[in-house]
Amino acid sequence: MSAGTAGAGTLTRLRRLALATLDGNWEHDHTVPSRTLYPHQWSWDSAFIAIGLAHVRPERAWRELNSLFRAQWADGRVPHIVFNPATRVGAYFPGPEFWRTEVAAAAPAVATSGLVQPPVHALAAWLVHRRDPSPAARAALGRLYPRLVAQQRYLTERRDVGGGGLAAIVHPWESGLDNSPAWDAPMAAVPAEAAVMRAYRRHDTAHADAAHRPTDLDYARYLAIVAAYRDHGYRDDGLAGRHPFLVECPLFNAALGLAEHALARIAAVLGADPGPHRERAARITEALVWRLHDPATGTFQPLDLRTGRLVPARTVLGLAPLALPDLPVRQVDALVVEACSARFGVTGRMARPLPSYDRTAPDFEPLRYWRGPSWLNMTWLVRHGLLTHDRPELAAGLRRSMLDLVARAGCHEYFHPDTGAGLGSPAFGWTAALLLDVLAEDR
Ligand code: 9WN
Repeated sequence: MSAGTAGAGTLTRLRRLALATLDGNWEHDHTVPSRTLYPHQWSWDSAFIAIGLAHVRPERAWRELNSLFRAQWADGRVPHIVFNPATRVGAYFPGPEFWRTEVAAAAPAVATSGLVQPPVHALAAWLVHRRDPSPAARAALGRLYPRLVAQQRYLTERRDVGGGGLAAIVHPWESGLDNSPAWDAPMAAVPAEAAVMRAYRRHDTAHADAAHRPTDLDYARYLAIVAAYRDHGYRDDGLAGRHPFLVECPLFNAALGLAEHALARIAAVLGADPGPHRERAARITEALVWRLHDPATGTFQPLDLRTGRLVPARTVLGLAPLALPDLPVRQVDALVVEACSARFGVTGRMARPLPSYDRTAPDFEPLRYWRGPSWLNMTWLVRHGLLTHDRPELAAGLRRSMLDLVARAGCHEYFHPDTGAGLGSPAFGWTAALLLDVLAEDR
């Protein structure tokens, strides 16, 4: 019997496992994604983790979001990593000594990275509040609201490098899907040599199989892009003329639009004006369709601002705009077709989990990180989109698939897209959290 159709005993076991994973990863005011691979606080991880904590530890869900936003920069950016000063030096590479955020006037006192990640936090805050709309939760929401607004302002004003109403990412790490084939073309233009990595010690390959992780050449380029940004004080003015990686990503911008929708609801609860958020949400959706929709494929593709071209690789990033409630019906229908195609295989009865990349592509890699394996956060987001656009059967297929994966392999970071075997880190935070979230629903 699969866990998707399992009895109460299996569901209770899954709930216990997920809760134990989150408790085991709790670290005074935040949850580490993984004790081994990622022993600090990560931005979009914390948002997903808060969504799950809301079901079991609501007070901790707010602490998770608050600790992240305490590290928000003066310019509004929410850093993608907040380093825990109590964690052993060298426990993660690249650590604070590489980022050197003290070069930036806007950086906070605590050590962070200088990059951002998809802004899924307003959605998380909304979902946490919806789960437990107590007076304490309303107060927590009220304190977070101006910070969420500042985060949006940073992204929509300083990061609109292309001038078309979308935010550009300046590093593949900002997409959250670090080595996705979507970044192969823009990354190929970044000058770097794999040999550079001889001067550093990668920490990830000590804990995960190197064949399941980005390559040394990827890392050499990651470091070169950080250095280019850092050496200009992490400033965003003039990026167009000098920065080696500038892309408009469909997932990142779908999250940006979703955040405005969530902020409109939050504003209404707080007695603020939801109108400007609704207007901004509409503008972002319009810009996404105008700039990133590829009429030839019906899906959304990243736009490489350095070449002006859409990236052709069909990855799960392209399905993310489905989560936008105001996406026009034509695009919704086309995305559902794409999701249900042999490339992604979404059905009401999934034989295999949702892959991160087109499984019919010749360079599909079932073991390597974001180049094929299945991830629960992307499955959750696509499911969220299917529910938003009233496709309950397909959404139920993804929910069952999430339950099956964890029932068989545990709370792994990612999963083999054919066998469902657990890959990457065990005891991974957002896998546990998002499992708790879908366990709380029965669709
Ligand atoms: C770099 C923490 C993070 C996730 C990302 C995932 C991975 C980091 C890494 O881990 O990225 O930010 O060291 O590989 O790609 O989505 O937020 O879980």
